[in-house]
Amino acid sequence: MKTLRSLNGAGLTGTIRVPGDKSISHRAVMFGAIAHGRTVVDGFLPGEDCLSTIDCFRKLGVTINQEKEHVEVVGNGFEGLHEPEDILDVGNSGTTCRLLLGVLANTPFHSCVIGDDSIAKRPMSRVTNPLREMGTKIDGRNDGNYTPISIRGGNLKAINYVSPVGSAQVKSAVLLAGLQADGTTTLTEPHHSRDHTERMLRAFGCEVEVNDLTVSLKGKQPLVSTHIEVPGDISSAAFYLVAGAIVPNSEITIKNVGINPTRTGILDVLEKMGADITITNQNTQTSEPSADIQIKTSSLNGIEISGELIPRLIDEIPIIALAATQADSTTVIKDAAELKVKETNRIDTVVNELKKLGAQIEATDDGMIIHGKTELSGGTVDSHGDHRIGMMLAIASCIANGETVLENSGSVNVSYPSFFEQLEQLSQSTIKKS
Ligand code: SPQ
Repeated sequence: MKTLRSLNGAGLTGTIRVPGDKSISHRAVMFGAIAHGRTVVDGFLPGEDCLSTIDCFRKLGVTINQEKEHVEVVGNGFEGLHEPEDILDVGNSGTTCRLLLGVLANTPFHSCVIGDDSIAKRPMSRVTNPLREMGTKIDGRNDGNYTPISIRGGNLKAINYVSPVGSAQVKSAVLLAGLQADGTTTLTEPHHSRDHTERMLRAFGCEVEVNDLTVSLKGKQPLVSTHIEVPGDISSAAFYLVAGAIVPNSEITIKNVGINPTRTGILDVLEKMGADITITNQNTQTSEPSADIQIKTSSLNGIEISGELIPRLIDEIPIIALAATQADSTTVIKDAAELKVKETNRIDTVVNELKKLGAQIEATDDGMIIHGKTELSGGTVDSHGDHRIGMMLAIASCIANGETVLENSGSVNVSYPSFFEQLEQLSQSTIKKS
């Protein structure tokens, strides 16, 4: 629990670097583990989710040395993975769980995958169904939809899979399985999801073909170890981008943020809402582009957020909802039903927790409607163990009158262990540990 105080107009100012991108950090370790040779990762996110990935691959027999943001992975291909003596625990991480199942789809041994209470409620049949179709023996509660999941790989055949959900985790799991199958595996998604897997497969020397919404890859291609530089996570930067826009007298610069176009919906939304945002030092030479982003206090207007934009900002919707409470008109978020199957049901948690601070916000079937501009007042709120809800509420406390008590504040460690330190650095506010 943390007690957070209103900044009372003092502002957030300064320059920060946010931790490495979570999606890229997971993949760098996993791909390093199934490649041949020593992969070096710099800028790795040492958050709980990515540490769960390291832990699972160590249990599968891979040597991984991690020193803060520097990681070295010694891979021996898929053949280098061994039957784990223990259960593989993915903690709170959906990415670890779903991508790991893809890796294990052809391994000729038994593994059991579990996670925390939140993982136990998140749907896994979106991955177990295509893996079964490819030939993997896989089961779990509710016919393979929920953890614990038991998997024995083998005899994979390539498939042409049309995914009912646009999900980078489904796409990545099928591609990781496809890498181990004879023939060409193709996956078509209903809309573009983040493409870190495709980019990283190429960085590891694989050929991947992308044709609009269809990705295909030939099986049995070897991965060659490489050096991965992980840029800052735009999903973490989003908290300080919105804070910079809504906290009076603020000016924040965030260095080296990943600006992969499949992730930059937050920048489009902030611009459309009227935020004073500047992007400089763009580096597009690497497989994952990055830039510095500066934001200043701005007057925001409400907008509609829907359709193709949603997958490009799905994880940023909690903090966008907070921004919308400070906009001059109504914001409508639609087509975002996927929020219901994240670490929490993020439609309900965002709406219920922001209401406690006085926001005028209502849940809909596939999103929310937020009426601005509302003055927020401190109160007792709860992250419900969801890192993105915890950080959104901490930013809300900066503008809410009085004191805000945040229950389960430790959830931020999942993706942003230095979050409260950086908040303190940018503010002169006192954050009392209780
Ligand atoms: O890993 P996890 O728990 O699923 O994390 C979240 C998050 O908010 O950090 C989602 F709850 O991010 C997902 C994201 O929503 C990470 C991810 C990835 O790295 O591939 C893809 C997205 O999920 P999906 O289901 O659309 O593929």
